[in-house]
Formats: sequence, structure tokens, C-alpha cells
Amino acid sequence: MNPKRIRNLKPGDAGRGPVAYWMSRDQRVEDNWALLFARGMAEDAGVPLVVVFCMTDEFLGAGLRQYQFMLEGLQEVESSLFLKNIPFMFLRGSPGEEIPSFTDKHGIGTLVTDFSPLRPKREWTEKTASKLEIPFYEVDAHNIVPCWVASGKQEHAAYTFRPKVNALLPEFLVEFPELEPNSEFPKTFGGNTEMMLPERLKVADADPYFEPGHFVPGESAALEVLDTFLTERLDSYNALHNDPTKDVSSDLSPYLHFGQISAQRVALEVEKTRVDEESKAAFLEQLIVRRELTDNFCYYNRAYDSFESFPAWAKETLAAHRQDRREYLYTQEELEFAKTHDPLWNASQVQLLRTGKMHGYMRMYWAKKILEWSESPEKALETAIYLNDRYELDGRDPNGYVGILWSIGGLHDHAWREREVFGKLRYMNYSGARRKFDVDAYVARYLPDE
Ligand code: FAD
Ligand code: FO1
Repeated sequence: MNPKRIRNLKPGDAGRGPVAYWMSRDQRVEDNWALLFARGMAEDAGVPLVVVFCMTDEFLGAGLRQYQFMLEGLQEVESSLFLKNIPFMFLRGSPGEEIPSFTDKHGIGTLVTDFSPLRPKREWTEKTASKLEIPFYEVDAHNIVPCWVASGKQEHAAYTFRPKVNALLPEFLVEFPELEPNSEFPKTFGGNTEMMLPERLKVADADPYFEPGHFVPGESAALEVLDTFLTERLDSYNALHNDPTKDVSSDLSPYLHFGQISAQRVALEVEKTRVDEESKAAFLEQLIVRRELTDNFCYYNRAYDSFESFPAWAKETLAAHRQDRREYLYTQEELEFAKTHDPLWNASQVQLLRTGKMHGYMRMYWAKKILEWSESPEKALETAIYLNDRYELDGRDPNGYVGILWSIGGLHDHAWREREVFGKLRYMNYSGARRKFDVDAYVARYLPDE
């Protein structure tokens, strides 16, 4: 595999013990460069491979719906690994403590982990590296073009990032090798802990609105969703993916967020179809350029979820309109339970509460209205992040922080005609939506008695 995908966080000679892959962002067995790299290290050293996952009780506002989705996916990981004689160890607690003690307890000789640009994982990884006495590697198994290869700095917008990524696709958008099994199941790794929900989530009413079942979790379900998308919806993606009444988008985001499917697998399979080039290009633009741009932003900007990270022009124009009268003001509670005057906005919030995935077009409208109906841009940002990360299955993701900063703070966007409250930020409104799609049909689906 391409050595540019790998970074050595802790040099040193590999100990004689097993190789451990600390799985975090990329929760899958197939098409996982971090797992493949760890397997190769174990093969070369003639030692077993073990996979370890550490579950925290809190993660960026995640609730019952996200932990259930993740745990069911991890149960499938455990059984798929078992078929390859690879033990899966499930730990509870803070990874910065639990992972180093796991390596000590089991005499691990080399540690490998996957890559994430978000602060929690970076802190866990930094803490782990400071405690280890063995070599420690990080592999970007999430991006097609490794984040640190695509660009050495925070990119200004998609148009500056796109040529850099596209130039590197021939080198990185390649087929995956098979994952070889362990020769036999290593006896020393027995007695796994139960994969249980965190205590706080066991409260039955933790998530009263959620209708489970819209998205079946796990690696095999993800491949089925991909398959139906390719055969039934990709050909109309270009024309209809911005219409919330036409469900033609891939519905892959929960699986991509939890790493239950590889974006590289998705891109490889899209390329193989005989669908028209326009639809392929429109989809790959989102999957590759837009998505990998968000890792770029979060990686090179640790304050990726704050007002200070808005582009200067946006901070300026929002400040100039700070005192503008807000025609409507809603509390976080009123927004959370879809209690505004706008049936279209309410319908999008109900879609989010019920299914765990709001339509992509509606997310722009949804966030921009939160800016319009909040007392300040900072409050709007806080509310949008809270609601997004509490209810979206694909939340707590670089795509979310960038999507919200694009909508509320003009990130990766440019100035438009100036107006109340928004200043020069791109504006969206109800009549604009009515011109684009059948608003009444979308509202009726989620608010039948409106
Ligand atoms: P498809 O249209 O099928 O796209 C396929 C994949 O391409 C997506 O899964 C995603 O990985 C990527 N993609 C598509 N659109 C974007 C985009 N605008 N930016 C970055 N990547 C994109 N996406 C999340 O994954 N998690 C979030 O929390 C999230 N929050 C958002 C909040 C706001 C305010 C906005 C405007 C966008 C947000 N997005 C988020 C991006 C986008 O809306 C979703 O990725 C998309 O709707 C997921 O549905 P899909 O997989 O069916 O999309
Ligand atoms: N990853 C972990 O390694 N441990 C967790 O406990 C954990 C919880 C979790 C909850 C919600 C969610 O959306 C993701 C979660 N993840 C967890 C995965 C997360 O994407 C990775 O930790 C990334 O490395 C962080 O960027």
C-alpha cells in the first residue's frame, strides 16, 4: 500500500508482541487501509494481529440513536474479524488511558490507529503517544487522498482544493488488497467485555422521536445501500439530488461517518457503472472534493466549530448587522421541537427528529434560518451544532462543522448582495424554495395536519 497514507507517530523497533489496530473512525473490516497496514506489519513480524476499540460514554453530544447505530455496526465488525481469526477487544473509558494500558497488559509490540482531524481523537492519540514505549502509526483510512498529502494548508474553497485532489486520484484511487486472516486465533485474547450502551443512554425516553429502521447499521447494510443507489438512483442524481421530495441521494452519510463503508470503495464502484458521466461527476464532486475538503478545514483549523474561524469578510458583515432587528426570535427549545412559524423549516426538523437524517438541500435552508432567528451569529452557531450533532446520525463529523460554517459563516463561499441580518452572506428563503421544489409535498410528508 502507498506509504504516503501512513505517518509514524512514535518511532522505535517493533516489540516482539502482537500488532494492535486501535479502530476508531473507520469501523469496518473490508477496504480499511489502517487494518491492512496493521495486518502487513503482523505478517512481516510473524506475530498475531488484534483489533481494539475503546468506547467513551460521551462523544460530542451523541445520544441513544447514534450509539445504537455504532454498536450494531461494531458487533458485525467483531463477527467478521472472528471469521479471519482476528480478535476484537472492546474497552470502555477514555482511550488516552485505556489504549496504553491495553498495550502494556497484552505486551503489544506495535500500535496502529486510523486518522481523524477532530479534537477528541487528536487528544486521545497525543495522550496515547506520550505514554507508549512501542512504535505507533497513524493511517488515513477515511480519505481517498490522505489529508496531509492533498494539501499542506487550509484551502480557501472547493475551487482551490479540487485541482489538487483530482491530480492525485490516479495515485490513490486504487483497488484494495484482500485482508489475510491470522494463521490461527491467538489464545491470549479472551474474555472480551460486553458491548453495552453507556449507562446514561439506557433511559428509555432518551430519544422519544426517533423511528429506528430508516438506516440499517453495519458494513453489509452499507454495501446494500450503495448497490441500490448505483442501480436505481445515481443516474438521476445530477438532476434531482437538490429536491427534498425526490429521495435520489445515496443515503450513505451515516455509514461514511461511522466508517462502515469506505468512500474509496464508493468511488471505485461509481466509476465502474455505465451511468452518464454528468451524474457520476456530480456525485463524485460531493463524495470526493466536498467531503475531503472538510477534513482539510478541520485538520488545519483546530477551532473548526467557532465564530473566529469564519472568513474575515463574513465576520465583518455579520458584525455590521449585529443590531439589525430580528423579525422572529426562537429559543433552542422552540427550534428543537419544530415550533416556528415556518412549516417548511418545521418539516425539515421533524424529518431530522424522526429519521436521523435531514435532506442535504434542507440543511442549508435549516441552518440559514437559525441564523436569521437567533439573537447573534454565535448563538446561531451553537444551536445549529447542538441540534445537528444531537440528532443527525451522520453528525459529529467534519462535514457537519463545515456545512454549518458554510451556511452561517460563509466558509468556502463568497459575498452576495447585502441585506438585513445576513449582511453579504448567501440568503435562502421560503419563496426561493417554492421555486425549486414542491414545498407542500415535503411539508405534508412530515407535518400531515399542517
Ligand atoms: P449524497 O448527496 O449522496 O452525497 C454523498 C456523500 O458526499 C455524503 O455522504 C457526504 O459524505 C458527501 N457530501 C455530500 N454533500 C456534502 C457537503 N455539502 N459537504 C461535505 N460532504 C458532502 N454531512 C455529514 O456527513 N454530517 C453532518 O453532520 C452534516 N451536517 C451538515 C449541516 C449543514 C448545515 C449542511 C449544509 C450540510 C451538512 N452535511 C453533513 C453535508 C451534506 O448535507 C450531507 O453529507 C448529505 O446530505 C448526506 O446525505 P447523502 O449521503 O445522501 O448525500
Ligand atoms: N470512536 C471511538 O473510538 N470511541 C467512541 O466511543 C466513539 C463514539 C462515537 C459516538 C458517536 C459518533 O458519531 C462517533 C463516535 N466515535 C467513537 C467514532 C468517531 O468518528 C471517531 O472517534 C473519530 O476518530 C473521531 O473523529
